[in-house]
Parts: sequence; structure tokens; C-alpha cells
Amino acid sequence: MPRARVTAPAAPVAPVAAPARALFVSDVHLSAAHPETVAAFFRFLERARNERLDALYVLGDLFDFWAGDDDLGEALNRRVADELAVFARTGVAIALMTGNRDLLLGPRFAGVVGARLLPDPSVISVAGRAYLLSHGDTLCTDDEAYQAFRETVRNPAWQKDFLARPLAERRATIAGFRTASEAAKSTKSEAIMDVNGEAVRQLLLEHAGTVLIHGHTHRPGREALTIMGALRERWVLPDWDARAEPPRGGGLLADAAGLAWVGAATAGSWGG
Ligand code: LP5
Ligand code: MN
Repeated sequence: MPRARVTAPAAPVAPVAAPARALFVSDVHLSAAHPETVAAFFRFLERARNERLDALYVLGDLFDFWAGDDDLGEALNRRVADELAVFARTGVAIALMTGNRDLLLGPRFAGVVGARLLPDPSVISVAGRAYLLSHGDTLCTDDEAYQAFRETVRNPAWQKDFLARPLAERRATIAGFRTASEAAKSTKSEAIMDVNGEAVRQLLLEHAGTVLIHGHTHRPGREALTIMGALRERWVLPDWDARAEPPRGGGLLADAAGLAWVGAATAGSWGG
């Protein structure tokens, strides 16, 4: 049975000044074509309700693609908005950063959810520790073809023109981009599609005392770096695919103890 819709746009939830417990996820790639992953994400939110969270940070690519906020009429998009709105109403402040797939996610979607949009990069604090948040695609500076594409589609004039086109045309254009992107990726090395070490060091240098968390590369893990004599960390979130063997997904939980992996596809808690 379909869930009740949250029809009235909720007022954006005020950011929690100093959350004590927060959850980070990215690259969920929600799509009507992958109902297993959608179900896994909703189960994850259900589980997260028991965690006394103050905040949920989504670091981009929540959706596999986003053609514009007027696509909220599509059943999956509306269900995701409704689920997140219900989650926000349990007292969790939701912050949404866009990724390379859902860069057109905007204020209307955020309003329906009761979330706020988070710039990339952003520095936030959880339990007295500073975290530097990014989707991660800007760090992939060796991928020059992608960076050129990014510059075009991040151009406000280009976006305005694109959003003025009919929804069906936008969806078709994005499908064309996806096909071209997959073809381009098949010619790129793994190294080119990973973050550039110097770009990471530069970003950390610009934000002293922070722990970097990003997604995009789909290479979950933790890296320790020494920058200007200080020990720094970079944590990479996993992407989600409930049909993969083993299934991928999950996120990072931040509290006074620091960061810990959570979710079905990680070695941390919330397994199964
Ligand atoms: O997403 P993923 O991981 O598969 O691949 C990314 C990079 N690809 C992309 C492209 C998206 O997948 C396309 C779909 C989303 C578009 C939504 C925007 C809607 C339009 C907005 C209008 C304002 O992000 C991929 C990286 C990879 O990550 C790893 O980092 O390598 O980059 C590419 O493959 C890009 C190609 O190298 C070059 C561009 C191919 C598309 C060419 C179309 C021509 C149109 C020119 C005008 C822009
Ligand atoms: Mn991405």
C-alpha cells in the first residue's frame, strides 16, 4: 500500500548547531530501476531511527539522476521525499549536498523533505570534531574530460536553459549523457577516476583541523595523511547496490568516539 504523502512543503529544519550524533551517506543512487536498493535504503533509515541521531548528511548522488525538482511527480522521487520528510520529523536535521548525478536537486525538493541544501565543500561539527564534507568529484582532477563536462553542467546559465526544457526532453538528454559517460569511463584507467592526491592535500590544507569525508569514487575506506606535520584523515563512503554480491551500502556514524562504519554492507554494526 502506498504511504501517505507529505503534501505540504515543510519548513526547512534549522541546522543543529552542535549535533552530538550524525550519520553520513552518499551515492545511494536511488532509482525506480533498482527497487532492492531503494528498499535497503528505507530499511537503513528505519534502523537509524533507533540511533538518537541529531543529523543526517547526504553527500551527493542520493538519486541515480535528477532531471529537476518538477520531477517530484514521479512515484519513486515522491516516495523518497516522503520517507525523508517522515525521517526529518523524528527530529533529525537533514542536510543535502548534490553530486554529479543529482546536481539539479534544488530548493523545492529540500523544502518538501524539510532539509537544507549544503554547499560543496562544507565544514560541520559533530560532538566537538570538525568534518570537511564534499561529494568528491572535484577532487578527481586527473579526469580532465569529466572536469570539462562538470564545468559546463554547473554553469548557471546552462542549467537555466536546461531546466526550461520539457521534462521528457531533459530525461532523454540525461540518458544520452549517461550512455556517453559509460562509454568514456570504459576508456579511462582506475587511477584517473580516483581522487588526485595533491587535490586532497590542498583541500585539507585549506581546512585545518578537519577530517575529510567524501563519496563519488565508490572506493570506501580510510586514509591517513600527514600534512604540515599534522595527522589528517580522509574517509570515503561506499556506494549502494543491494543486488551486488555482497551487497554494497551503509555509511558513517559520527559521535564523541569519532567515526564508525554502519550499514549492511560494511564490517561495522547494523549488519544483516
Ligand atoms: O556518474 P558516474 O560515476 O557513472 O561517472 C562520473 C562521470 N560522469 C558523469 C556524467 C553523468 O553520469 C551524466 C548523468 C548526470 C547528468 C545530470 C546533469 C543534467 C544536466 C544538467 C544541465 C545543466 O558525471 C564520469 C567520471 C566518473 O564519474 C568518475 O569520476 O569519469 O565522467 C565522464 O564520463 C564524462 C566524460 O568523460 C565526458 C562527458 C560525456 C558526456 C558528453 C555529452 C556531450 C554533451 C556536452 C555538453 C555538456
Ligand atoms: Mn558521484
